[in-house]
Amino acid sequence: QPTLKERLAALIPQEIENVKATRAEHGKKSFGPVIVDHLYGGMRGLPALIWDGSVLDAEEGIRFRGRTIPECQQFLPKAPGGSEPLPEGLFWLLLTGEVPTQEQVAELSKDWAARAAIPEFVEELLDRCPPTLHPMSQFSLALNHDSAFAKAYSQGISKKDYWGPVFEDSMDLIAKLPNIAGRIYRNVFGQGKLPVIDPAKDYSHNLATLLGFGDDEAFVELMRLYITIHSDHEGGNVSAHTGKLVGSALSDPFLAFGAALNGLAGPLHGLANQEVLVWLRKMQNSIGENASDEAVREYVWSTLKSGQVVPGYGHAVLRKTDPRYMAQREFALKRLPEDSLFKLVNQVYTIVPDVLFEAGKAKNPWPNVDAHSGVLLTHYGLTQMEFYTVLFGVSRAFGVTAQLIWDRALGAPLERPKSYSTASIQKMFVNK
Ligand code: NMX
Ligand code: MLT
Repeated sequence: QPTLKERLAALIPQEIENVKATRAEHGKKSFGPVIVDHLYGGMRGLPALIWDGSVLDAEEGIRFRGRTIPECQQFLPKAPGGSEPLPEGLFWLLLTGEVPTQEQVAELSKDWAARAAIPEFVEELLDRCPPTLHPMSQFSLALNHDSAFAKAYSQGISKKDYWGPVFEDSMDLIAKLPNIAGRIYRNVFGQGKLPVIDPAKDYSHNLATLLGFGDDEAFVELMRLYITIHSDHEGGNVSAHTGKLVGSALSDPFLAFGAALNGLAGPLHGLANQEVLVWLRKMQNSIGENASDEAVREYVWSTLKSGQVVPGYGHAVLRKTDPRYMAQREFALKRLPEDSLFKLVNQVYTIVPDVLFEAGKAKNPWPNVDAHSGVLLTHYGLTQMEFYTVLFGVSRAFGVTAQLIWDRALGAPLERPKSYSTASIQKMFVNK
């Protein structure tokens, strides 16, 4: 059976031809007008990027290479005795559009485990970080690494071969993230010495072990689901787009992903998973546990009236409940239906959309992925909410690197859109 790299090597020439043909036939066709509001409005809805790995539909949610989350849960290989998809399979799917065999996935687990060690200087760097430095800042700092791509570039590698060392860097990067994340977790939250990776275990199992939860099969399954659903969300979200943009300057995958992580660390993006837990805890402190619907509603209104957003709700593209929220909700219903925080998350779900709708500003009053992830982690004992976005970051590496590999394989050019000044817009449309 071919390895992932062999499979990619076979697919890339076909895809180069496919893109050429698509551009020859449709290259000069228009998507419609660009209007001035696109420039001022965060480019919402502006067609601007190509990424085949995943596509987001406003009503239906994400599809990874055409497959919904329930389909991925059904078709992707699982660990023996497990019921959640292995993220190794998702990475294969993102890169090739194909569902790998159980053996191919096992080979990928082994390959990542073999690449997992981090350089000593990174260990020292992390050990010297004060625990007060946010885990996400430590995470992006630790990504400094010798890059096969940067080395090959300095030695004059031909453009058509870029994807090979970018693939190797991406594999190294993904493989090393559990050790980096585990070290940060243990340093910051004083959880004892870091154990070593077991080459016989899958990626999520090893990550769980490094965090101290490897003996809890339910937590390991949660990690498999968590990484799968957080991996990618088409090309336009802040982290995926940042990775693509920085990669387009031929910055190596470690630099490009570091930049992506810095975007993920913002409260309107990945940090929202931390913000949700902070907000829920503040609510409990303010109105008590087992509060009435009326008290919760009042609290939501007080958040809005103080000019803050309700974290975990709304989305730039989605207009329905995020299927990633639903996948986590189903996991909770199956495994922790009596958890008191889960009950609060459910109660909030019945109240916030109505309030946001009544407030009349948010285009999407429904919950996104971040509204549900913290309660699951908390249930299993990972209660340090400042760490939650690091786990989102480990997962997002799968999508960002898959995109970097394909961008270099297809010869994607430097990204350089045009910016305008308000004065130039006023001049352009005078008397029109
Ligand atoms: N609570 C309060 N106000 C909101 C919310 C919310 N959850 N969502 C949107 N709005 C407001 C938004 O701030 C804006 O107000 P203003 O006109 O005063 O600037 C208005 O509604 C229109 O915004 P939208 O067009 O609906 O949303 P946009 O595409 O600009 O932003 C988010 C999308 C996700 C940034 C926004 O919904 C939000 O801030 N949500 C809370 C933070 C969050 O959960 N982020 C995580 C998203 C998922 N992820 O992982 O990245
Ligand atoms: C994501 O997963 O990247 C978020 O849902 C944000 C987005 O898609 O814009």
